[in-house]
Amino acid sequence: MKQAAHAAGFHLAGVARAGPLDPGPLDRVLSLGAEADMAWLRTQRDVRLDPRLLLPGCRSVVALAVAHDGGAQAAEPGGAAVARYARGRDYHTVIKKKLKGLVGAIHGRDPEARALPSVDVGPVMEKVWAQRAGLGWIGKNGCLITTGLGSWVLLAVVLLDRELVPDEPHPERCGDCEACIPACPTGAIPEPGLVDARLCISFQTIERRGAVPETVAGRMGRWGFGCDDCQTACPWNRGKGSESDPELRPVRHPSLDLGELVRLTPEEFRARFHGTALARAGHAGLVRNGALVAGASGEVAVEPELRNLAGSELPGVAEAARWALDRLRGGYR
Ligand code: B12
Ligand code: SF4
Ligand code: SF4
Repeated sequence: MKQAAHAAGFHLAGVARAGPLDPGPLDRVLSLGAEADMAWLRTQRDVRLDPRLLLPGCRSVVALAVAHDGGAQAAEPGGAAVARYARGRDYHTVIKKKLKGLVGAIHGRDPEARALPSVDVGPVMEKVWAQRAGLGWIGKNGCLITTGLGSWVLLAVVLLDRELVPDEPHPERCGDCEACIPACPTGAIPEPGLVDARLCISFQTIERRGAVPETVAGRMGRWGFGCDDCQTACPWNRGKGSESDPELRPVRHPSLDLGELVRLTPEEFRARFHGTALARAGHAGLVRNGALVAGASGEVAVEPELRNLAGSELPGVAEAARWALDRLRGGYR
């Protein structure tokens, strides 16, 4: 299985025995409301906690990881920073292709096997399975960290109705370190390992539809799509990030031009961002994020565009533009 996974293009692969997961940590997140608008985390609770509800007869979970580029910090004057994982082609497309190769190899060997591949959007706790299958551990920053590639990895799984020899779960290696917790600009890590999405810049700039709360907007600095601050602070990421999958290497400058963002039309959005992870934020989301970064980082050059956007009907954009003008001019008029 591991040879087949490497041949399909995965950097890391491991096996865990399928079974129910401890509901405690997920229920803690839900009891705090820390899932924010991601209602699916609540509605899919039961299936997320037991892969046998997703694939009846599931006996093994093959956990997989692909390294992505851990390149340079993207914050630049006049720009909006993009998280490292999103600078190349859309990883969902890239990883689905690899999963297809792996499932093909499984069926080549065992045509009757039932194998269910999943990446990101499926109701599977990918980090937990990766930890159980020995790939790495869930750090205090909430990310899956590997000793060889740091946390600059993206995850996927194949659920299988066959019993494979399981790997040992990976031990926790954060130790006494807590560097990621104060590194978070919005205080979104209230407890080790627990990320409160309501405060997380990554959630607000990618998943959130509509207005972004001022508490986050005022602290997002130059992040225009995602955020890497709690990973950049992690000592396990020092010197890591050069072993990217070729298709996940940056296809654009890591920083988006703010002037272009606040003027972005739906047609330009489709032409520039289709096929990239940035499409997830939608046209309105990217324009909104551009306005927020302008306000958060004092970009007076785009003030005329912000004045236009203050009357926009795109969800969350007028609020963002007014907030930004407020910040730039000490009061919106
Ligand atoms: C919802 C989601 C988010 C949400 C919530 C973040 C979160 N921490 O879960 C938001 C939008 C904020 C988000 C942000 C990001 N995400 Co995201 N996200 C997901 C998604 C779709 C589901 C994760 C989930 O179920 N979260 C809900 C909570 C309850 O689950 P959990 O954190 O997994 O909690 C379990 C464990 O962490 C464990 N646990 C909880 N606390 C503790 C504490 C200890 C000590 C231990 C041992 C265990 C433990 O128990 C919990 C329940 O069993 C997964 C894909 C997937 N299907 O798994 C990607 C995923 C986790 N995201 C990913 C990425 C890349 C990111 C970002 C780095 C993107 C970016 N640069 O902006 C940030 C990182 C933010 C952060 N610090 O975690 C990658 C993670 C890669 C990695 N190396 O870890 C994933 C796996 C996608 C993928 N297929 O590669 N994400
Ligand atoms: S992704 Fe950014 S905002 Fe979210 S927890 Fe990490 S540092 Fe905080
Ligand atoms: S910064 Fe330290 S505490 Fe945070 S995830 Fe990395 S090793 Fe763990």
